Amino acid sequence: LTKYEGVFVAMNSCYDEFGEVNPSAAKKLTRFLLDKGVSGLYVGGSTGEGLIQSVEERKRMLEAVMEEARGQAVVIAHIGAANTRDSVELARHAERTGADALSSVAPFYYRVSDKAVKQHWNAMIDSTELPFIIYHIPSTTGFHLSASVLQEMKQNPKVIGVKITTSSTYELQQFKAVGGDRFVVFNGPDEQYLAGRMMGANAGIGGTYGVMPELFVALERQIRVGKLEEALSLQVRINEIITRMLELPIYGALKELIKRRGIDCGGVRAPLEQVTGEHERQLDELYNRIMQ
Ligand code: NAY
Repeated sequence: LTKYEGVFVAMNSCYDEFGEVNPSAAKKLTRFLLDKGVSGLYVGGSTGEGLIQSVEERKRMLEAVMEEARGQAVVIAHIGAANTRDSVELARHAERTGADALSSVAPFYYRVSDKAVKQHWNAMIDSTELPFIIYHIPSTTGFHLSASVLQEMKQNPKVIGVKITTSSTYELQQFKAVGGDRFVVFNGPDEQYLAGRMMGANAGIGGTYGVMPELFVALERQIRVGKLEEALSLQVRINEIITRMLELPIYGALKELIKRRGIDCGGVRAPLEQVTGEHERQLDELYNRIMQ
């Protein structure tokens, strides 16, 4: 098993009752996930609410995770921000804190050129010695990474991989072809973990893994030993769960399910939507399905 293979949890952030980052809950969540046998953690991404936290909060969250995970799992720090300066600061902090790799979305809100996107990423890459993983999520950033931009970025040996959150496994396979054997491709949509792995992804980064790590660790194991029919049944079971989760505000639902699993990470930060009392029955059903 190389360093970037298997199940990487896009970790939720943890808040206290005042909505402040809660380091002790974050450590507890880290411990819970590591004990389930996941390969690594992805901190401060979409599920992790990094994009709606201050730079200081993002640092505090990563520090808490590192305290618990150091030497025990691979930690990827998502440092993407709307401005390059914040990302560079977060990159340097991640290196000091001991993260294994950096990752970033394309700049968002302002639609900038390919050239500006490359400059944005290169500023982060040049600011540390850490490896870098591009986070391709065009549905939220509005930036569609082309094979040629990927090709150019990959010329830098620090660019070791790409995380691809689109529903096209064809695109995933094309990126793998651009990257070559040693380039790491992470599957983004949890609904197609198996498909992504079959089409060349080495690993997956996902938010729903965090509430059902056992199922994804088992799925990965079946893929590795070539039990593909069993793997498909498990992916179908997982997808029945995810489909029901997507009927709720997903990030709020993930937080509630984590609570049911014994770790209180608080709610989600506005403008993300909390789940409310009316969702109670659906959450109970989801929890039961996960624990079956
Ligand atoms: C991240 O940074 O949080 C992720 O990589 C998680 C990827 C998730 N996509 C988004 C947009 O949050 O886990 C998926 C997603 O929640 C899941 O597939 C359900 O659709």
